Amino acid sequence: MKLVVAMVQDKDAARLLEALVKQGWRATKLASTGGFLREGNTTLLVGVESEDVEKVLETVRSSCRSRRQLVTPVVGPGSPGETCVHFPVEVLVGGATVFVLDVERFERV
Ligand code: 2BA
Repeated sequence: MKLVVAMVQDKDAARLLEALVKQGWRATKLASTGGFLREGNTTLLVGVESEDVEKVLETVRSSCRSRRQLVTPVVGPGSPGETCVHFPVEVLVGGATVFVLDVERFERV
């Protein structure tokens, strides 16, 4: 058995969850925050048999889109008397960041 951990954008989370549940997979949705943008995103935990991992990943690929986002870097104060201007930079936020982990033991009590 494997645990698929997928970090996705909030905008794609409902569509992905609906697609997973429709195909009969069980999933848990966690509210999470990206370390770089410090914005909300969604982490989904999906426990599946090893042979179903590729099908789950295919569902993730078809439900999530990458998007460009402007972000103003957060940096500390400049030296005294210095004027510091922070320009927004564009980052490409991926459709999903996915980890597939081995499950040592699974029980439903
Ligand atoms: P964030 O950490 O908020 O990152 C959002 C996007 O900002 C990233 O998109 C990437 O395009 C950019 N970014 C992140 N760190 C950067 C850096 N040090 N320098 C320049 N640009 C940077 P994604 O790579 O698609 O990641 C989307 C979200 O997935 C991340 O949100 C984070 O919550 C999660 N994530 C990505 N890689 C991860 C990892 N190795 N471990 C844990 N979580 C990860």
